[in-house]
Amino acid sequence: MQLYGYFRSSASYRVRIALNFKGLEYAQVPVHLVKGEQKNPDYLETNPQGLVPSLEDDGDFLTQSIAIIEYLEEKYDGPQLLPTDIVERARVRAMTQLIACEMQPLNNLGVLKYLKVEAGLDQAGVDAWYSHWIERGFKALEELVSRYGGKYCFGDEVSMVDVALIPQMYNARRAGYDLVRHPQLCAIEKRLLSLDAFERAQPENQPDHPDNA
Ligand SMILES: N[C@@H](CCC(=O)N[C@@H](CS)C(=O)NCC(=O)O)C(=O)O
Repeated sequence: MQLYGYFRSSASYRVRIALNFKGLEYAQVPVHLVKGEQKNPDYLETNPQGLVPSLEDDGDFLTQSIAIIEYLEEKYDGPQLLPTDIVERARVRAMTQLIACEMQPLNNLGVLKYLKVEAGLDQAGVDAWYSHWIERGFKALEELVSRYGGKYCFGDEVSMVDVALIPQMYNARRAGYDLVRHPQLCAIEKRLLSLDAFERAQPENQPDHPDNA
């Protein structure tokens, strides 16, 4: 398998965690987002959206991190990221989508750039936008974790929502958002980052991180 991604991309980070957690071997193909490599014609051939990640498996190119993780879940045996009970599966998917559909898309690189360049917001306005959506999402997530969480976001087993949470927290911290407001999430983050699959997926441990080049 080949993962086309970028060390700092939160969506690529999700897929790295899932691949590691499932014990799957993969090679990484860096796509430098700041240099605009996601818009190269060769890359657009595999992912017409011009976004990372993409995963190549057995000649098939797959896109959208959550669809990729669901694919890995269905194709490969080994540790699972969704519970077996269908109501619990729906809850884990809902918590995952809270992050992947209602937080990350509002705060990704393309949106922030548009707010600044096209909509004319200054940096303070962009920062306020960022914090608003992060706070709103994490507050709701904390409430759901109070209801359904345990050692991790959903019960005592690692699940797909944990895979989405860690990159979103990394992203928020980088943007200067104060995560102290979300103590439950910080406690879960600490537990998750002590696990090998999560630790190995961290941006600073990737081959395309500038410190490792
Ligand atoms: N929903 C997509 C989001 C992908 C996405 O937003 N990727 C960002 C990095 S995290 C990207 O490639 N941005 C490049 C750009 O906007 O030009 C997924 O989950 O895969």
